[in-house]
Amino acid sequence: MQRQDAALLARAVELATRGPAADANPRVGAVVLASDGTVAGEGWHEGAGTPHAEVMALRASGERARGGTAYVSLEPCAHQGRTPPCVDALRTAGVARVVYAAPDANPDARGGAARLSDLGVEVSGPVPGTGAEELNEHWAFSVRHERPFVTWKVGATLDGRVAAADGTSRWITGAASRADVHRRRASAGAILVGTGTVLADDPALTVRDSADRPADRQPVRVVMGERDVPAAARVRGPGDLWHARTRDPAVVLKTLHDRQIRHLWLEGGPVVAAAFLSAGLVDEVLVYLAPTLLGAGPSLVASLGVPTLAAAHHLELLDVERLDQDVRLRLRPRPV
Ligand code: AOF
Ligand code: ZN
Repeated sequence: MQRQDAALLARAVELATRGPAADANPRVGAVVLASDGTVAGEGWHEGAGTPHAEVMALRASGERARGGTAYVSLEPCAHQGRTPPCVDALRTAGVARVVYAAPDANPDARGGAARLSDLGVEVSGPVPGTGAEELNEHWAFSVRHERPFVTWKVGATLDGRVAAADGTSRWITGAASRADVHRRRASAGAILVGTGTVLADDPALTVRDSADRPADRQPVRVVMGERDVPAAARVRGPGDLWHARTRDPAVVLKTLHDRQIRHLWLEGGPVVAAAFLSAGLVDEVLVYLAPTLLGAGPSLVASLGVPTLAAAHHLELLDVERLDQDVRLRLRPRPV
């Protein structure tokens, strides 16, 4: 690594965040430094089907890329996908050196670093600790595991209930928790609830406009279960709705993977949560606990078929955060 490499890689990572969070492709940024040591051009990937970050930065650089250095947040691709290989674009532009942060998890695309070396380009990377990998965690997970990363989110009372005995369940958690949920779910490619939740709560499952997620890019809404979705349900509003008439989470995840959904946000209710947990198909749990007691009403998860303490599902606590009067626990199921 040379003196200014870290700063320019950091800039590439910053540019990457301008890309869409819930896309089929990873978020990638690139900076081209001309041979005179000034920045020739910058670019980032705007989503599947559009040019890669390197190509955008090279376009912005023109002839000034010749003899220069390209800083990329991901290993440049070596494959023909929806767009041509970046290694060819870098070579044609006459780039002399490439520094990249994260390795490419995609077996079809990776190998760009070795290929560039073969072509006589000096290559440095991967460079850990830049934040580039964290940016595409869910994408990389789904490429490796061939299914979306699954976050199960639940808001409950202190005694773990998600509704009162009469079924009322709106606003158990406070405004700060709800804002946190909205911000986090904006980066998911799909949101799933069971038919029970549609019938009980009638959620719209839309995400608000945010920096990560313009209003015209709504997640795919998935309703899982065999019961009908009423014609007047809010979930039938404008946008993509898929009613998965099955109880099998693996089948649902397979279809979502085929649709290139990288992150599934599971919102409930207890029956759907139990189905995913029992199948070992939850990767992260977010529990928002409100300082409220009900003493009756459904628990946050339905039966997991656990007859005795020794058979309990164990989770690992990753972090705890206070949100006004609520507490958010982030956990990860432990493999059994
Ligand atoms: C890069 N630069 O900016 C991105 C890369 O179908 P395509 O052509 O868009 O290729 C998608 C794959 O390319 C994707 O799965 C990932 O491996 C890589 N993404 N590579 O060199 C970029 N977005
Ligand atoms: Zn590429």
